[in-house]
Amino acid sequence: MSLKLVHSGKVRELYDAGDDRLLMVASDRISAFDVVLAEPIPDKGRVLTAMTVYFLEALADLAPSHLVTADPAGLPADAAALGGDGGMDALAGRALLVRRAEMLPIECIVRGYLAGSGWKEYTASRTLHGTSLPAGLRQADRLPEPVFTPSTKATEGHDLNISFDEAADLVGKETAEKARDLCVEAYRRGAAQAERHGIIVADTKFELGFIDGELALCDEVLTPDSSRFWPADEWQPGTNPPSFDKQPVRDWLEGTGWDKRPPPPALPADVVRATSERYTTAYERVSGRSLSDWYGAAS
Ligand code: Q0Z
Repeated sequence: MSLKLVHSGKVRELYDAGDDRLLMVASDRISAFDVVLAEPIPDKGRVLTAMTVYFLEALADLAPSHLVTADPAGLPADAAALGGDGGMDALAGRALLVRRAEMLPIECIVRGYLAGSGWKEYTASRTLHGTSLPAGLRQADRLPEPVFTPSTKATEGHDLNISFDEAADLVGKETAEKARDLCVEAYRRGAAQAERHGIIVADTKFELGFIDGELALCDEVLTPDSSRFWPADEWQPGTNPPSFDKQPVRDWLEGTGWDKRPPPPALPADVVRATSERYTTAYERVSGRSLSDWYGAAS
């Protein structure tokens, strides 16, 4: 029996693992300018999975999570088919067995810096998520305090900001308050940990759900795919800092003059290699762990 595909994202898949469990599989695919590139980035899926497990463990005293195991020995035997010819070895380290949660219908975004749509809003109205901010802030400036900026899961493409009250209408006031407090504290702790090791987490998106009646951290947590990671030593307010992980890809693609419509040009091997190294470095710096100690390392 093969596992049933429940959800397919741009760079990852979700399978029904039976028994109210799901298998989250992170691929090595990468997207840039909203397009998935043809060349896999070696170890990217393992990095995102290892980083999620690292943070779920580090935050375990703050909130329960959906994590069951990342150990290949604990995955359903049928999962091996998802590794193709490589079987379970090809899946090791990039698959997470999790408990099925009743997901909140909101994206719990926390912003610690003024970037992306937050910066856009500030330039238009000197507000962030509808709340006034001091005048004179620059792009990429650190915010006085991290801000919870929930959004709805749009059916396709870009999510829609909603006010805290609209979030409360969707999930209930008590849950919205709990979600906000949990996410802001998880961001504070994750960002502080990363910043001690030279990486700024400008903002991040959490997905929460109820498991056994408790609000739990689900999905990926504080990864470069769910967050903006910046190299602290290249952070310069007034500029748009480079992405810690994807910058080599973006720079190279920009240099080709590609019009950003599929198909994208093929990435050269040195760009693939540099990008893979950036992901590995991000994991090792943020966690203090070695990727070679994670499941699926070449032996
Ligand atoms: C996560 C997603 C992915 C595509 C649903 N524990 C959970 N319980 C119920 N639902 C989810 C989870 Cl994590 C859930 N997503 C996002 C993950 C591929 C989309 F691996 N959607």
